[in-house]
Amino acid sequence: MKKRILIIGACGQIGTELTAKLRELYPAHKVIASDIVEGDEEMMKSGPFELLDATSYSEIEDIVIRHEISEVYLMAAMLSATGEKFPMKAWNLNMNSLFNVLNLAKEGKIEKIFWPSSIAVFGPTTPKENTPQRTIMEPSTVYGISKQTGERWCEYYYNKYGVDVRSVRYPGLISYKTMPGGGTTDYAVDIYHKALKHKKYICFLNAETTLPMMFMDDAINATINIMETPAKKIKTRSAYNLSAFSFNPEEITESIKKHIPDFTISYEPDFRQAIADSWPQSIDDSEAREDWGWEHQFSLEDMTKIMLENLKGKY
Ligand code: AKB
Repeated sequence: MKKRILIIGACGQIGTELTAKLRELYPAHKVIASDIVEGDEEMMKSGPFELLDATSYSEIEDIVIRHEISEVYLMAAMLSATGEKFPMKAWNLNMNSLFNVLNLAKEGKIEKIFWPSSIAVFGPTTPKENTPQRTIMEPSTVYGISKQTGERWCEYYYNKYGVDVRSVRYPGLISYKTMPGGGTTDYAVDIYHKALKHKKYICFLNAETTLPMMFMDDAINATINIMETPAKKIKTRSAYNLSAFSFNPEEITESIKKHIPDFTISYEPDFRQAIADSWPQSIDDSEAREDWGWEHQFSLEDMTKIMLENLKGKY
């Protein structure tokens, strides 16, 4: 079967950049973007687009067959903060979409799946520093429970049915191209916009909340690299820890102040503080580095420079 790719959730924070990168790397007409709503102009004109409800098995199956899809990147999900407001909706979307693609692969209709997990699989009883690949996992959010459950099912489908599914546990992801939606790490994107627009930011997490983070370009590279790695090198079929750097709101503020000296931050923690407090502060990703050569390229300082340079024209 020749490589033809379907991205589900192509209009989201990761999906938008993943689609653009895949359409650069492969013939654009073989990279089919899909989402529940239409994409922006760039998405719609750079390659094929299909409207798709990820919870509908028959809708996905129809697109897979019509476009002779071999690989699916399932990026549709409800994130941690929104998931706490709509627990059953989050569970239904996150689990049903995963079962739909796992079952299509089990039936031999697709060859390979990428499905993202998250640092949200960890919980308050997990060791917080340099969190190992295998450790205590008692997530306390609906999103985290869905990702942990999803990891178990991915490994099960690999062991039981030979489904070639690959996954990483994304940290908070930061990009200037697309806004995140409904996550606990979203402040780390918003802060750059507000720094340029108002020179001040009110943060919904407190100053000391250290979380693992990553620049989007590194996350996209990791995603495509794990999919390109020969199957025998992928030893973990639940999800790999993945890490770049960690910071807290005070530290990102310091890094912004190097470019905007009069920028100020104040703190009004809300319900997202408890979610952030339940997550690790730093991640041990040595298995990803050993098994499939993962390497990050961007530091916090690199990222701040790129974010501010690219966003300044907007304000
Ligand atoms: C969130 O904050 O919910 C996400 C994540 C860490 O998976 N960005």
